[in-house]
Amino acid sequence: MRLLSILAVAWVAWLSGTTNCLAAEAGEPTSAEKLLFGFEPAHIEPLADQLQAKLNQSQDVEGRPYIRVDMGRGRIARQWSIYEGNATEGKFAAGLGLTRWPDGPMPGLYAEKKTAPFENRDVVMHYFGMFADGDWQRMFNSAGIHHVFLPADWSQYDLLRLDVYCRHLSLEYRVAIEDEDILPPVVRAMEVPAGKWYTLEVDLRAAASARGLDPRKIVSLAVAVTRIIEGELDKTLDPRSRREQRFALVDNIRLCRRDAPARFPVIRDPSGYELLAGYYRSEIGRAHV
Ligand SMILES: [Ca+2]
Repeated sequence: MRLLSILAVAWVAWLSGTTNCLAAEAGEPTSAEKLLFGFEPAHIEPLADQLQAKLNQSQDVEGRPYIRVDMGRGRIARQWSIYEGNATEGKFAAGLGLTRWPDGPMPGLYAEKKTAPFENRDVVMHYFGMFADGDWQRMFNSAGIHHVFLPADWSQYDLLRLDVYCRHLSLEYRVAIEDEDILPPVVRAMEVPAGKWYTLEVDLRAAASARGLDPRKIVSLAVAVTRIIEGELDKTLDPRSRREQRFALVDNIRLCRRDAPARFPVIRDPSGYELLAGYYRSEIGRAHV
């Protein structure tokens, strides 16, 4: 079933590429930075109809007020949790929960049920583990609606940056990017200490060179918390409520030129952008690289 879930997500991601019709025009002059998305309600509200979204005032399991942006339809219930007060752009940042990792340690959350082993499993999970649970509520994932609120053409910039924060837990985050036909997605895994804002960075030029990512045709961006490195979730909450916790924040998703200054410490995945063993790069349709 896990493999089926992965295939289903890959299928949805492919479908998202076929509907991309509102791409920003290429050739725009480049400032040092260009904001992609900052989770401000004032920016989301005008898009609510296109996103088929409803903005609701709510309270989370820890009693904190937040705005819940519900995009539940079909089999994918997408949800953004927008918190006011601790942000690096505007006034709001989005809360992230823990994305369930197949077979991974989830302290206090679930009994571990092993899925069937298969060849090259760890490499497959590097690229698809964050999607395997089919959970689009605890992560941020633009697949399928990317064209509504994000540009497709990122080619004028060198870097993708976004800011993340978690007060008590040191966390692993994964950032995944797809163009209209790349597979597996470009995935970077980054370990972030607790207690202050950090900036995650993805090198779009390196991804283009090593993977053939076409930065003119980006169709999805996903950001997920994929592991707790240090610290524990609040065990006074029942397991279901722990699952609902939004303990990390993400804000100020932006494109940058390489010389753009960074306000917070920058964290990168130190590994290369080349495909991991077991995958090979298709040259079909990538003559431009
Ligand atoms: Ca913001």
